[in-house]
Amino acid sequence: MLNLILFGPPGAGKGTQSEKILAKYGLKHISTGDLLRSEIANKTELGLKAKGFMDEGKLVPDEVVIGMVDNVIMNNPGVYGFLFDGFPRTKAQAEALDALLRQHEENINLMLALDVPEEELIARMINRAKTSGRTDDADSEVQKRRIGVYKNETLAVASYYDQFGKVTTVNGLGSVDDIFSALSTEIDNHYA
Ligand code: B4P
Repeated sequence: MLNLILFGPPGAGKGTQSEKILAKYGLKHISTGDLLRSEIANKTELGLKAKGFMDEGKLVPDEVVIGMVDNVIMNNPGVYGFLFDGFPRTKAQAEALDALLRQHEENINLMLALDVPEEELIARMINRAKTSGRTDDADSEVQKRRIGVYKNETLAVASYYDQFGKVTTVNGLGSVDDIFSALSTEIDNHYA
């Protein structure tokens, strides 16, 4: 199996690049952001619980997110591999993911980290808010909080995988196609 993590701050382009990686490498997509937004749209109990955290730019509690990911892994036996997008976002989530994969005698092969300066992240979120209808994009205080949460809670995930030599950083500035080309090169270099 090929199990990849696409990592980066909010608005770095994880969702954008995921679509292209999935099409090229035939992986199963697990985007915790998309899963949570679908729960909210369907007005499930989990969605109602998650909405408050997301609207404020905070992380949804680990146990909620880990449970969702566990379900998708369990319900997709025999896939070629998974692309984890926006997950893990805390060290506890990273440890839980490793434990889940271990149950299937699998592990994370590579973390691709998108590097994008803060001013560009804010500009992209402002732009996305015009069409996405996402309340977490529209408010500048919420945007700042999301970037703060990334620095305080999520960056530790990169250090966690770095200790196993599994992290590679890619410049997330430039055209979508150029960034995808750089990501593909990294994947192919590791797993050709
Ligand atoms: P996510 O859905 O993961 O979204 P994101 O980090 O905001 O965006 P992403 O990096 O995917 O950016 P995109 O491609 O859209 O998280 C949303 C919220 O869900 C979190 O704040 C949290 O509350 C909750 N959540 C999710 N996962 C969780 C977890 N594991 N634990 C706890 N809580 C969790 O790109 C952004 C914009 O930039 C787009 O408009 C795009 O068109 C544009 N763009 C992309 N690439 C570009 C490029 N190269 N140049 C110019 N613009 C570009």
